[in-house]
Amino acid sequence: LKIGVFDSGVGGLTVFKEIVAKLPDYDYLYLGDNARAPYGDHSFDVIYKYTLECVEWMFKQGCELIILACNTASAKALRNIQQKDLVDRYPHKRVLGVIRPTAETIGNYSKTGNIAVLGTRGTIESGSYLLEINHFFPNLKVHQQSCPLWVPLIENKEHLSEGAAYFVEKDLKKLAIQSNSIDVILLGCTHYPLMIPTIKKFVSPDVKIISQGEIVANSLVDYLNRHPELERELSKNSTVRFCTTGSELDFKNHASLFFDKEINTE
Ligand code: DGN
Repeated sequence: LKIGVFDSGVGGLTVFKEIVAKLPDYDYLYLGDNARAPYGDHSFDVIYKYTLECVEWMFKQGCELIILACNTASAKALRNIQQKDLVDRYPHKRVLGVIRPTAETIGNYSKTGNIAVLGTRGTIESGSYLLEINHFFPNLKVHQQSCPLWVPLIENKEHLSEGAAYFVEKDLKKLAIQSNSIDVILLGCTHYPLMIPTIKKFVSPDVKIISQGEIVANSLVDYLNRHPELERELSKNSTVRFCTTGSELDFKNHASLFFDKEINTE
């Protein structure tokens, strides 16, 4: 049985890369729903429907545990899947998201008690980060900002351009980082780690910019340690299968932005 990693497209490879680096022995299936991406602006119902379809397909391919690497899917579909579908139809399978593990640790990075969370419109408007972070760090002040243009800029390989700098500066200004004493910026979207060089142009070096990949990978290590009965079921031949609902060629071309190795796609 495999570990599945799901994303709306290729961005989840930023998280997947860290998972494979930490846990290289397992067999993995990565699925990108490129045909229907981006997920950022879709409604709750639509994202739930798309995510569930993909998760069910991954179950059929032998995934016992699936990580929703996509923040938008984690924000808008995970709870329904965990509370409805897994209980009723797949009681032995597990689906985990990226928001909770990030929320559990993010407060530890801040000294001022003020952090910023950046994400797609869907993630930010869902309020999931606010809810989860406040659960673990009730005194932390969370300043949210959606950055809807960043994903298309990155996917069009324009993230290091002057055009990108214009929009990044504009979105960061809305957070008033200095006057709000924000000392941590959490990148709550799979794509945003690629924007770090541009973000750094507009924030002081004292502000920590946190990507999720490593946090999620560490949390998976911990999860497998706490669930030895599940861990024993997982096969360990170090294989990776990359699948997309869209064009194989497109996936391959875009994947090189996020993943350093050459990959084969189905
Ligand atoms: N993977 C999405 C996320 O992390 O929110 C970003 C891409 C998208 O579907 N908008």
